[in-house]
Parts: sequence; structure tokens; C-alpha cells
Amino acid sequence: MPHIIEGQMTAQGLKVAIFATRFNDFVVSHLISGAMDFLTRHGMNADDATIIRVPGAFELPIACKKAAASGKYDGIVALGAVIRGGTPHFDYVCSEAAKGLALVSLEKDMPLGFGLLTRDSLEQAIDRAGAKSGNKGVEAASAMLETIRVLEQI
Ligand code: INI
Repeated sequence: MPHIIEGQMTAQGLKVAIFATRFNDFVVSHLISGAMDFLTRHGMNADDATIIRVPGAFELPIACKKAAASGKYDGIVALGAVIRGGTPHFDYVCSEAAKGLALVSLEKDMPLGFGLLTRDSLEQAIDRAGAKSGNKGVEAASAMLETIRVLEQI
């Protein structure tokens, strides 16, 4: 029989940093609510979450890097929304943010839920922020939690 490792979805006792962009706050505020709702429903004490606002998606990696190095957090959720319609430099912002966040996670051994919406229009972004097509903040928080619990066992 194989030995199977799976993450238990319990957030009790975890200290979590939730980074969220001010850019597109109309959308991002719903991602924050989704992440907080998910984590508290899975046992996290709301007082054990720290919500940190950064200007835009481009600034997420450096802020997450500092939190990861601080030793204060068990995991990080990075939330934001980059919308192509209003963004001539859409591709640069998205790719630098994604690349930077992946580096932080790998270099700092930090479970990091990637909750950056990259959509063509505001309507599409709203659909993924709790309207028609789920909530990316919930998904990012869930992925972070599962990763924390899996890494503990490897
Ligand atoms: N930042 C975002 O988070 N979302 C966007 O849609 C966006 N647009 O449209 O440009 C955006 N730009 C700002 C960028 O992330 C930096 O904050 C800015 O370039 C200053 O460094």
C-alpha cells in the first residue's frame, strides 16, 4: 500500500498574512472577504490574520518577501486584480507579479496562495471575485492552507 500524504483542512492556530492591492479595490475587497471567510470557517482565529495593503500587483512580491523573512507567519495569501482593459502594461505587471511571488515562495520556503486575478474586463474580474465563477480569494486561501498542512508532513 502506498503511503499517502494529504493536507488536513484545519486552520486552527495558524498565523496568516493576507496581502491585498489597493488597485482595483472594488474587486479586491471581495477577495479579502472570501479569504477571511474561508480561513475562519476552517478554524483560524480572526485575530491571527494580518491584512496588509500594497499599492498594486507589482508591489506584492517585495512586500510578501519581507513577511516571509520575518518568521511571523505560517502562510501568505497574495490578492489582487489586474484588468487588461485599463492596463497597457498588463502583461508586464502580471508576469512580474507571478514570477516574483513564485520566487518568494520557493526561496523562503513559504506556502503562498496565489490570488491574483488577471482578466480582460472588470466584469470578468467581478465574476471571479464572488459573483458567477467562484472567488479567487477563497481558492488562494484554500491552496495556502492545504500546502501548509502537506509540507508539514513531507
Ligand atoms: N496594478 C494592479 O494591481 N492592477 C492593475 O490593473 C494595474 N493597472 O491597471 O495598471 C496595476 N498597475 C499598477 C502597478 O501594479 C504598480 O503599482 C505601479 O506600476 C507602480 O509600481
